Amino acid sequence: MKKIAKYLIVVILAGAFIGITIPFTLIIFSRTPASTQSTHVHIYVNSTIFSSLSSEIEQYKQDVIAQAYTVDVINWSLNNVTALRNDLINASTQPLGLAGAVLIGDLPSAMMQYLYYFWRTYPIDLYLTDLDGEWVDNDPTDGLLDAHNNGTGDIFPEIWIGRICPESLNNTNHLTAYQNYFARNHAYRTGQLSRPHSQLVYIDDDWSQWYSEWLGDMTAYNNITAVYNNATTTASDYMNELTHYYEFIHVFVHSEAYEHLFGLGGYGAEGKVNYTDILNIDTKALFYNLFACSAANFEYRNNLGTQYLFSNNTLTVVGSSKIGGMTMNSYFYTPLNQGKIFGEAMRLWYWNPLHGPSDPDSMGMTILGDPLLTILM
Ligand SMILES: [Ca+2]
Ligand SMILES: [Ca+2]
Ligand SMILES: [Ca+2]
Repeated sequence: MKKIAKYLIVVILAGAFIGITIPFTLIIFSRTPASTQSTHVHIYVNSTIFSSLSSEIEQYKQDVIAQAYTVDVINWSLNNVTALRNDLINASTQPLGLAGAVLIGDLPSAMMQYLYYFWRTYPIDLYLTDLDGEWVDNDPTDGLLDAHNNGTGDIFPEIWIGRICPESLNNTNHLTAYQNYFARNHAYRTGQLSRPHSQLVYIDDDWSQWYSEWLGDMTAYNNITAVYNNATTTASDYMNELTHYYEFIHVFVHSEAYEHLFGLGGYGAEGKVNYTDILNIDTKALFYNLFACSAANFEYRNNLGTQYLFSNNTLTVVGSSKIGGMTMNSYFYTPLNQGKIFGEAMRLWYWNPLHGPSDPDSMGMTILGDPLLTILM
C-alpha cells in the first residue's frame, strides 16, 4: 500500500474514533474528577533560598521519590504567576504528566477580588491547580482576577498544590523555620514523629447547633474528641487543647487572618487567639483544618495558617485564604482515610457536587505545608 493511502486510512480511522468517543467521554466524565494517573511532581524552589536549603531540598526530593513519584526540582526566579501556571500547564502536557506541585519559598500567587460589604482581595491557588479553566481579569491594570469560567475546559482542578513558606512571618527566623520544617517532615516520613491516631473537632458557637452533621463528615479518624458546648468553647480552652497530643485538629471559629475570635458573631466575647499566641504555645498537633475565615491568607503578614505551619510540630495546614472554609468535609476526609495524600484529597474535595469551585466560599481553600503527606505514613 502506498504511503499516502496508509496515511488516509489512519486519518479516517482516527477521525471516526475521536468523533465517536469524545462526545461520550465528555458526557460520562463531565462531573467526575479528572484522573491523576501521573505520578510526576514539580518542586519549585525560590532561587533566593535554593542554595541555603540545598541539603534539605535533596532529602525532601529523595523522600518523595521513596513515595514512588518522579520529581523535577526547579530553581524558580520569576515573580510572575502566569509564567508559573504556564509552566504547570506545559508539564501536564508532557509524557510524564503532572500530579501536582510543591512551592517552596516566596513564590508568586494569583490575587482575586470579591465584594463582601466592601471589596476584598485574596490569593487564589485554584488558579494554579485548574489548568484548563478560564480566568477573567476585567480590568487588567489592577492585576486582580474577577471571574472563573469553564472556558474550553472546566473550573475543576487537574492538579494539586501546597506551599511551604514562612516569609510572611515577622516573628520567626525564616531560614531556621525552613530547616526545622524539613527536619520534622523527614522525621514524620521515617516514623520518628508520630501522634496517637486521633482528631480534635472543636466547634465554636455559631456552628455548634449542626455538630452532628459536622461530626458525621469527619471520616478520617475513628478516635475523635468533639468539643461543641457553647460555654466550654473559649479562647483559653482552645489554647489548652493545642498543647494536647492529637494528630489532627479541625477548628470552627470566627477569624481574621491574624486572630481567632471565640463567641457568637465574631466579636471575641469568649476571647481571642492571635498569631503571637500560636507562636508561643507549645502546639502538638501535626495537621490542622482551619474553618476560620482568612486564616490561610498566606499573603497576609503574620497570618494564622502560616504561623500554625511553622509552629513546633505542624506538617500541613488546610484553610481558606478568604471568607469561608471547608464544607462537605467527607469529600476531603474519606480520601485521607484511604491513604491519599493531602493534595489529592483537596483536589477531590474540589470536585464535590455542592461546594466545589462554583461556590465563592470554596475558592480560597488552600494547602499550606507539604501536600504529599498522608495521615497513614
Ligand atoms: Ca482586574
Ligand atoms: Ca479544570
Ligand atoms: Ca464558645
